[in-house]
Amino acid sequence: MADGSGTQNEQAVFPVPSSIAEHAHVDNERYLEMYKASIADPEAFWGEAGKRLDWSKPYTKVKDVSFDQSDLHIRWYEDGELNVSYNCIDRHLETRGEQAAIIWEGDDPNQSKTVTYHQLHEHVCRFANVLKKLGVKKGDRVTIYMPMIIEASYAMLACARIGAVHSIVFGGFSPEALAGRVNDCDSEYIITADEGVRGGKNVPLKKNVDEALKHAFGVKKVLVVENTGTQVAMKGGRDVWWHEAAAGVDEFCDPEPMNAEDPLFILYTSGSTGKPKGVLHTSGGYLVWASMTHEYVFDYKDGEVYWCTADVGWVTGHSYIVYGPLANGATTLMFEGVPSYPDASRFWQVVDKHNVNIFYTAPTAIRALMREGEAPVKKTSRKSLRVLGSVGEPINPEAWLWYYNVVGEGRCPIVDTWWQTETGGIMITPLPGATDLKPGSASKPFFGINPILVDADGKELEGAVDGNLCITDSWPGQMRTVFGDHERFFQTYFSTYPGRYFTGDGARRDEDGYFWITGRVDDVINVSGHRMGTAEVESALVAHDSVSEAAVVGYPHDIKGQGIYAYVTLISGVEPSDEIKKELINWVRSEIGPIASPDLLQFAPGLPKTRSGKIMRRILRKIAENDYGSLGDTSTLAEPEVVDELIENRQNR
Ligand code: 6R9
Repeated sequence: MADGSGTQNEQAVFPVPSSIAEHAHVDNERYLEMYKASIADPEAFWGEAGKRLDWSKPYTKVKDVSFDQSDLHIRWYEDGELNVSYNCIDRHLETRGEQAAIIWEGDDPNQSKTVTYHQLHEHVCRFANVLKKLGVKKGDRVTIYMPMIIEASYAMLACARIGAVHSIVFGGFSPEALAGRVNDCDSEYIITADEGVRGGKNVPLKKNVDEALKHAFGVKKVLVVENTGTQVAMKGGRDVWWHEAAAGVDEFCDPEPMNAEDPLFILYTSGSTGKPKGVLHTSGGYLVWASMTHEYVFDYKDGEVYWCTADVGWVTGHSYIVYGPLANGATTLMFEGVPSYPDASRFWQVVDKHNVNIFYTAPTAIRALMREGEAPVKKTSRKSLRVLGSVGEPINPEAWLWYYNVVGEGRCPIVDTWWQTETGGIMITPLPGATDLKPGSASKPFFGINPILVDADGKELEGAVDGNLCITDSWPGQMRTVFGDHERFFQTYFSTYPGRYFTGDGARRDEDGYFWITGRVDDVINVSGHRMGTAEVESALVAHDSVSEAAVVGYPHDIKGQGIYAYVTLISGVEPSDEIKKELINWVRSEIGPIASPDLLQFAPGLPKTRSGKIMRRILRKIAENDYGSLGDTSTLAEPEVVDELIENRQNR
């Protein structure tokens, strides 16, 4: 057994518990068999897997893909027709109409509600009819800027029902960030709420929308759901209360037949360069992937209660709160609050209150709760729990062991699921009944995924080795393009290693073929499981009048995984001070959102640059990590003395 010390943890293996293996969808033998088949004949495998959905017009073609620059296209089930909302709701009505589809748990522990599949159908149809009444048509982009209230899921499914393309912007993003995303996809409609509530604090969503619309001119209608009931400004002709628009609309709405390759949603994500990219997912392949991974990875069984703690503003919320579970006729729990409110027992109290069987969260939450000790966990029962999951960033073995031993009491396998906004769903993961677990390893590829490791030149590496993680071929859940910029899609993912999808992550493969994700190899920081491009934070900083130059890097952070470290050069005439530091940190918060605010900010009279003017990030990273003893070769710097100054005044000690 593992004892908590580093090297031993990495060697520790936790075999599949027999209680799980006996009843699991697949054991290891079956996994290997299916995996082999999926790689040997993808057409046959995915042709069969596609039948898990209901198609109004069955597909005859399965896969049509090219990763070449001249002809980059990804198509799955391309002549099939279906409706995603029909698959998530209508097809379950006959067999499980009275079963809970969504259990909603409020920020306030006294508030919760359960919506059956029948009720969900009615709510979504009404919502869809309201959207139609506002003028929303098939193919229109609808921005959703909402708190984690149940109407957020109605809004998503209503868009899917009428063929509108939703673009959810996380409720923690600033008006500026919202405006940028509304403009980028020419969204004419926004759905929001008066306010959100998280951890007992109110979030002024409608006010933020009003602010954003000073910079977004194409918006025709703003649909506002009344949530807290606070007074908000309503602009005549533009702003519409949901409850007023919904009065008298029909409770039936026919699902629009959609081509498998019609867009389902856009979701903006940060990259290493430029502004956030609109990742585009389509209907058929995405839903096959979300539903199949949800069933196998969590070993979901009929009647179980499944809870993913993500926000619908992130891809995890799309695939594993809404689309995957509902496509499978599951009961999915949607939580408005945070792990620490009212206290550090909240997650486990919710587990007991609703008898949650499968629980899926992020390492940052586990680390934060671990700090509060075992008592808040131990005072709850958690007997209903069967499978635990982790997503968003590498989980350190210490947190893994705490999750396994304290939360799961050694009974529940942990599925450490590696994937990305771009991949639509889980790609590398253990399966509860099949995979022996190694704390900190995402372990083995899901069906159809062939992960490889390559060196800087793109040469494929064999055996136990470290490298850049690529995927050799397409899978149904893969993103189809960057909205409005197909060339950027190619440049970002297929130009570094031609013919392969490059993930941007580094990984190690061990002797047993297990994958260990080591983190981003590009200029992306992973803060509490959320991706932040360093370039984005830098451009927010330099947009401030007092800043002449900025460089941003990540550094190890106990709770967040990575923290944001900003080096800032002020314009001449402005002196460094605590006030200006505070002002700059607040500035970034308001430009992008709280998740982007620098944890540490250092004033730098100069930044280390090569003679050609390139900022030497490697050096800045070392100093931010407080590892300045091994800076390597600094002789190529234009002014080597700036490094001494930076070390002298480093902020992370
Ligand atoms: C689903 C999601 C994607 C990036 C990804 C990687 C990191 C996600 C991980 C993980 C190690 C895991 N990541 N899951 N790293 N182990 N289990 O998080 O999507 O927000 O797009 O982030 O997150 O670096 O490239 P997204």
